[in-house]
Amino acid sequence: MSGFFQRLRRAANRLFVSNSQKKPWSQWRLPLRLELLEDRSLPSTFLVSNLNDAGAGSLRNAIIQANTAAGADTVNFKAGLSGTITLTTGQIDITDALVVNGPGATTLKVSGNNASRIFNVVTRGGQSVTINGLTLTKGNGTGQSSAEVDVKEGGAIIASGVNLTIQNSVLTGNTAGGEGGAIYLNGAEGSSSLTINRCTISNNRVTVSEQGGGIAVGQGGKVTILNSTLSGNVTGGEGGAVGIHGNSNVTIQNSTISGNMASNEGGGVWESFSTLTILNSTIFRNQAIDGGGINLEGGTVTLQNTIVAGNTDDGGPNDIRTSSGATLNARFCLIQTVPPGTINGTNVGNIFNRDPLLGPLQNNGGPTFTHALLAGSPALDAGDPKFAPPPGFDQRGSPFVRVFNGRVDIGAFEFQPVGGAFGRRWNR
Ligand SMILES: [Ca+2]
Ligand SMILES: [Ca+2]
Repeated sequence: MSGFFQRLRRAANRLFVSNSQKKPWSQWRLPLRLELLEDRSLPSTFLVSNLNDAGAGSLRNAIIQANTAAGADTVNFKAGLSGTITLTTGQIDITDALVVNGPGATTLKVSGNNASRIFNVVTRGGQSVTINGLTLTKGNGTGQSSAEVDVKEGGAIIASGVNLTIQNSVLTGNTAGGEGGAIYLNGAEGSSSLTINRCTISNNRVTVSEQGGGIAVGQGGKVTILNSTLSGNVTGGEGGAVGIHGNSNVTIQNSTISGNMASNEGGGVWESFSTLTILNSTIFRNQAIDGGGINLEGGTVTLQNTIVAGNTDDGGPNDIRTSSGATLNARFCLIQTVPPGTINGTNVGNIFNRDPLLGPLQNNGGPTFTHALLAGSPALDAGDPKFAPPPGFDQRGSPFVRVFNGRVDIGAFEFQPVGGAFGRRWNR
């Protein structure tokens, strides 16, 4: 007991000294708390202060220091730093729990210079890594070494044995000579997961007959895609935007998959013997040889409040194709063209053979491009009448409410006044 009071008294003394030195509260509060947690390593913050490839103040150097320091750390960027960091000495390895706190995707780009991948994220035991507020571009997975997986996979990022979150970021113009034009998740590492939130994944490319022009999910991967747009991604194999290998669990919500292309199956999404759930999303104008929008091979796929329309394969319009034994459930979806018998599970409240009347992929507010519902769209107020938030907002985020006019719309976009449901009040 007395030991406890002595420690308390020492802590109080430090508090008093700090106050007498007129330090603001924010400067000493955190160190004091950490001193009381004596056995734990202290999180550190490393600062990126220039756009150099390497050396003091570089992104590479900050991450090397964070890898070396025990425990979770944060990499921040000096206020006002903007432009492009061009990697000239290869990919950057992230090997420990980390938050890379970028200043915003329009402010700071990291370029692989069309020569190397950008991040090789390989931790042990499923540590958490977050990449926030960056553009990753011109990554090239071809020929880059990785200790964990095929060297050609993941144009911008390979993730293995990690719980990786990418948010408020843009991954565009990356190339892989294996799976995953932008990102490859090595699901075989049991603890691997990937969360994508408020991101644009566009114009990435797999140059060979492999899976996932944008994102490839390895066997057993767990992936959540929220409030994001995947557009213009291309693969020479399967899954123009997303390719999903067996025993994976993938959820796509409030997201848009538009204008992607696969040389084989699944212009938007290719799924194999997994659990795939697509909620409140829009899958539009993708192209493939077979299965223009989604191609299913086994597993259980559930679509809810989702538009799948305008997709084509070499037989003409074709939004969904099943090539072997998948169970497909659809509730309150608008599916323009689907072969009879394809929906072999739940089939409730769906609209078939109708044009959803979507506007072009463009800035309709929020951080990502969306397809607006045009006047007269059959998707207006046609989602599940029992749907209630969460999520509270459509793909664009606040202030664009998810339910306007009393019933949710089908797709990623909820029709409402410009500026959100309360726009007129805010625009006065
Ligand atoms: Ca660390
Ligand atoms: Ca509505």
